[in-house]
Amino acid sequence: MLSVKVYLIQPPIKYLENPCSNQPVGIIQIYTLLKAIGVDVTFLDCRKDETYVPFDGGMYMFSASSLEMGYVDKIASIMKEHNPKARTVLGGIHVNSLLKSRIWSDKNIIDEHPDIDVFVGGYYQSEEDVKSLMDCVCHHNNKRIIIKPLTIKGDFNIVPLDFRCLKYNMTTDSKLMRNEAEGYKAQNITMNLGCPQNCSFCANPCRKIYKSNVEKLIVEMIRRKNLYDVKAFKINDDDILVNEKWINEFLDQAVGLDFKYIASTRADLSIQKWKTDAIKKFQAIGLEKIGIGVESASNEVLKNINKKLTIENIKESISILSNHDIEIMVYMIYGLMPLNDKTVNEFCDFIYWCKDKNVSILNVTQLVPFPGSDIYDKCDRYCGYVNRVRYPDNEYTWNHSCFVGQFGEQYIHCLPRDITQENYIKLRTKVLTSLKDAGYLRKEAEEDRRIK
Ligand code: B12
Ligand code: SF4
Repeated sequence: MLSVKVYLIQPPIKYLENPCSNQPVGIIQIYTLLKAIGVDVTFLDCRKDETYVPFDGGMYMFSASSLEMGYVDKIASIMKEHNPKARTVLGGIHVNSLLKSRIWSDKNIIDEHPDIDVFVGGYYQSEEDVKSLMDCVCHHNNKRIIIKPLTIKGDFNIVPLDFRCLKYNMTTDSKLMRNEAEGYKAQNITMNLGCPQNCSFCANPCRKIYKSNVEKLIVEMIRRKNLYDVKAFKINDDDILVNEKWINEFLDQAVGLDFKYIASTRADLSIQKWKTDAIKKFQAIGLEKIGIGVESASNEVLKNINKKLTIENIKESISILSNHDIEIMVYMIYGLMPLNDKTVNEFCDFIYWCKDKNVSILNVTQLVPFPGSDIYDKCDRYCGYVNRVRYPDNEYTWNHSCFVGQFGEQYIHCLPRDITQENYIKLRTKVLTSLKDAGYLRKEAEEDRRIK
């Protein structure tokens, strides 16, 4: 098809503790499809140490989230310097998010990343999709262009992934799974795409739900089991319980498959009663662990971020899960407005409440406004964190990203205008102390002397 050598590149994600345990499903999907149409493509996973990007490529294709863009720009610039004829192509969540953001024009996007020739929005799920994409990329050989999103027609297609590429990072010592001693071979899988909610911090570019065909999905899961002994799936869906009909169909057909699962859902079990029944069925077929995006314990903040749930709903949902003896992971965000003594006290009380309910992981990240989110578009309400011209800078990303235990970082992501820096740090220390007291702060963070 295409006569040039293509390198498909997953950039480094230095700040993640164990990045290789999470397979980047989207880029592996693209790799599989490019191979299937006969492109000479090599997948380079730069999250692994000692991965080099050769200079002999005719095309360098990147997949990146916004936090990885600093690396992509750097690699692309080096490639352009040493191999000026090579085309550089960028796809993935960063482009999808930028195209959704109201404050970016096409010209901005092109100016922002000077060494990227082609920006590709949208989702690629079939050989036809990537064929027409490659035709388009090659057709505009000398121009810098944006290829606008391809909308998904019909089902979300579960591409039978190429395991030459997936196998090496299939996790066997997984922290994903409760029973580490058993060493499940676990894989990431995306069953449905999109979420109809509109939380203001969320950069999910897909507000429509695209559902997979359950029968095809099960066939693919069994294929992975037979070929590669996959025993467990970490389901990537934003909310696995997003559609009642779909999940019930899946739960009925997955009986007897003997997999373990980890998934995420919204904390609305108390309002959507059918979800409680679905959870019970899910547990019966192997659900071990469920993640819940709580974000804040203050009703004022929850309203502000358009969560459409109260802390009372959230607590009831967690209690339901706790009564069913399902391992619960809670995800929260520090820095959402209003940030004051009252909202932080509520945050801290909730941390101890979670401990009582046996929540196993309480993960706090500091607010990072991502393009595509309402907060990003309105970020003038915050301090100058979001530098719209150069977002995000490589060093900045490295230094300022904080996850779970890394929450102990000294840096400030995004200072709301209604609070001084001194107060922000004081309140954050309070949250950190509660996390530490409750046993939720990871050891690495404490040892790193990141906690004052
Ligand atoms: C699973 C997931 C993870 C997993 C795995 C990540 C991974 N690298 O695959 C883990 C848990 C590791 C993770 C971590 C994080 N994530 Co995450 N994650 C997701 C989630 C829920 C699903 C991703 C997915 O599997 N999509 C399905 C696949 C098939 O689609 P895709 O990856 O977009 O790929 C398709 C297209 O984009 C395109 N494409 C992709 N690459 C390329 C390349 C080329 C060349 C082309 C042409 C096309 C193309 O084709 C693909 C196939 O159709 C998304 C939400 C979402 N619905 O997208 C958030 C999301 C991507 N994550 C997000 C964030 C913020 C994070 C974290 C920073 C969270 C944190 N605070 O720690 C970290 C960063 C880690 C990182 N840099 O990857 C944001 C990203 C925002 C942004 N603008 O960057 C999202 C959108 C969540 C949100 N709602 O805001 N995440
Ligand atoms: S944060 Fe979760 S629930 Fe809210 S819009 Fe994003 S994916 Fe949906």
